[in-house]
Amino acid sequence: MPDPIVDIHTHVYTPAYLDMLRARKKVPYVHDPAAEGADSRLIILSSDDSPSIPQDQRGRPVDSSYSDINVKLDFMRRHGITTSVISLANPWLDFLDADEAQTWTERINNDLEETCARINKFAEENETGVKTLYAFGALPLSAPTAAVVANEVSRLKTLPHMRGIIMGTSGLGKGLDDFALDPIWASLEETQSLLFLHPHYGLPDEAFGGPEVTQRYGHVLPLALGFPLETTIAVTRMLLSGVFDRFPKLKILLAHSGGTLPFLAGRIESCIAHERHFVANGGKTQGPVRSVWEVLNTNIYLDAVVYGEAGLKAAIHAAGGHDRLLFGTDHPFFPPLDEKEDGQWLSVSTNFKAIEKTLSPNKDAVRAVLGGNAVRILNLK
Ligand code: 5CU
Repeated sequence: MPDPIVDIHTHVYTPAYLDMLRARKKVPYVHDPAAEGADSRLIILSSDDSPSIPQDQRGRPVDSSYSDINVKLDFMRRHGITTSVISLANPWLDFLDADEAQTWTERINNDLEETCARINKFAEENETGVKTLYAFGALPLSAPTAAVVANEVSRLKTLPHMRGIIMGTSGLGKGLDDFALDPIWASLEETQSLLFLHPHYGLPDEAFGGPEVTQRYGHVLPLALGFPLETTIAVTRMLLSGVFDRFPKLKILLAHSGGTLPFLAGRIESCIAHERHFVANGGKTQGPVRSVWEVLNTNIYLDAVVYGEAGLKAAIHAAGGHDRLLFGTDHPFFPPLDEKEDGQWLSVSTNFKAIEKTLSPNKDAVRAVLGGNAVRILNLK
């Protein structure tokens, strides 16, 4: 039996979800160009949708890798990945109104569950070289009350291939320090469901010098900087508002190795210790009780999607060791640009190499990050 290689950060837009985006005209949407043979375009980031960009060039080309599970299985085969925990990609169902969000969430979560069941049945019956799938479910965050959202957390626990929940940083619309989210945190804690916290909204264009500057460099500024800072801000707001004090058993997997949280944890902790607003320092606002380090060592898991040794070392150090770090690919994002789809993806081999270089010669540690940790933490077969 080969060592498991588990990809915990790998997305799908289910075919039904893509059709729903095709029917929309504002972000997020899919644009099918009139010209024959031209690629459809996926427009999900607000900076993608500027009127100054011709519609046929907005966003990015969207091919079958975004929705066809057989293409993902082929990608897994080519990279030696034995198991994937698939999740709906951003922006999930955040943009739908309450009724639609509930209907679509149920439909998409059921589709993901059915896909995993079908592929795994085939794997069991055909033994060699066949891949297995699990999933993170989505939540209808625009539903009228957090209690309704929490219901889906409980329902997901009854679906055999679900291993947690994926969620963005907007929460119910006011960010993750919103006390109205408490029923959801309580439900995640009670059911011991892992929350995969993933960015989508980035930073306002102004942070990069305005829309013209953002667009000049394509997706580099929003994805390389906007996404990681969004995650860092979201989880820091959770910490500051005492979410980890009220729900000390919450389990959160942070995308992209926690954004910049591992690197900035000491600075965050120091700013808290020197903040006069906080009760502990004579102020009126209840500050966090548990330290950033304690939360990182007990509540937080980090993916290893950071493409470099410096980021991985910071993640391992902040998480108190390599046991809380899990391999991921971010497929189908970051495909090779040279269209040689059948080879190894640069984005994936960069991550493989960074993990090996950071942890070698400790082969057990490499094996743990590539798969063993995921098997243990997510209870995979
Ligand atoms: O390339 C991108 O925009 C993305 C994205 O939207 N989501 C993600 O997980 N990775 C990259």
